[in-house]
Amino acid sequence: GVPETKVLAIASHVVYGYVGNTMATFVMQSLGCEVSAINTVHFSNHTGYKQVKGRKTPAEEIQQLYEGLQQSLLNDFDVLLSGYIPSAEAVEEVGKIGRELKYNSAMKPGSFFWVLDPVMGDAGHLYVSEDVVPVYKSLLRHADLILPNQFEAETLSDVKITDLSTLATAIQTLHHSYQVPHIIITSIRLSKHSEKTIPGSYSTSAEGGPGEDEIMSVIGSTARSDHSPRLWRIDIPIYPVFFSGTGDMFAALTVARLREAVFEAGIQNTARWQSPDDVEPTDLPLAKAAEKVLASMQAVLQDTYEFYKNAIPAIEAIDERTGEAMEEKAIKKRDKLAYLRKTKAA
Ligand code: PLP
Ligand code: PXL
Repeated sequence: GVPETKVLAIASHVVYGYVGNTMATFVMQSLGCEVSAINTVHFSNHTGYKQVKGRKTPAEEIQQLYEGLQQSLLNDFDVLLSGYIPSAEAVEEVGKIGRELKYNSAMKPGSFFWVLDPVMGDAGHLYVSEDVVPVYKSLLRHADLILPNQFEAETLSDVKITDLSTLATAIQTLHHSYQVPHIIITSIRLSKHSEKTIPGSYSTSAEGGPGEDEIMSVIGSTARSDHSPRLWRIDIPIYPVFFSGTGDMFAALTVARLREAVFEAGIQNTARWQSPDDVEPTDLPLAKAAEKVLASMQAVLQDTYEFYKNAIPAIEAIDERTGEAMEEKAIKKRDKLAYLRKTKAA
């Protein structure tokens, strides 16, 4: 079996809802990991709401919390999962922790693994400070797996992704120039026609399932020894709803499932968990982990969607009366949803 996985999770904490560590801690604990959490912010809610109260954790405090663990020898982690970190100083501090764990504290050389989710933005805009970008670029070479969405992958690689060919260039740049061995682009929109270009790619949607507009792809790669990409792709249906925390859930599930997969493949003592060059893309532990991750995601999102769909008629009626601006609607809907859910429970 797989020994217990000790994870240091560095991400946000929100009082209400499930994003960042509020999501990731629960998910990893559910799958048997031992999780220690450093919270990069302590906010009332995620920043998609118009109002947020609370504070960012100063970089110095992040350093002190880690130092506390170190002093009591509580830092024997197998994995670091870093997520939402809103200031450049704090990203730098997390970088120091990552490097310290990787090069000085790892129990067995090569056994420590850093999953870096470069949470910076989505759909063409940043929601963290702009000076975070160069800091992330400087840290990439120490990360073992990165989990950018399409926009974050473009920002880090400086390659605009418009098709499979530019996508391969972006991934190649991250493997080669930034020496990241494992990459998953967690959400990308590509045309269905290009599906067959990646060997072994497949779709989870059945015949007569969602059309092209309702499909998105998760594309990953583990570099060969010459840094060339080994791409696999899984297509998944998009739900016509606005979810938050999906990227964080994806990252947390990936930590647990990838460790299972590398133990199954017998490569846990291989530096940075790199697979031999002759392993086919779809046989990579990264691809096998992603299949399980997406199965869990689909189950949770399907349940959430069913609930949402049933609640929508009541919500729409409320919106009609208040005449809310469109961009606030999605958020307000969720507030009302939470209210309805509580009312139903009571
Ligand atoms: N939305 C859905 C339905 C997903 O399954 C995933 C990841 O698998 C994501 C979003 C990824 O989220 P993000 O773009 O925040 O990384
Ligand atoms: O899911 C990313 C995320 C994490 N944590 C906080 C956020 C967001 C995205 O908005 O606001 C606090």
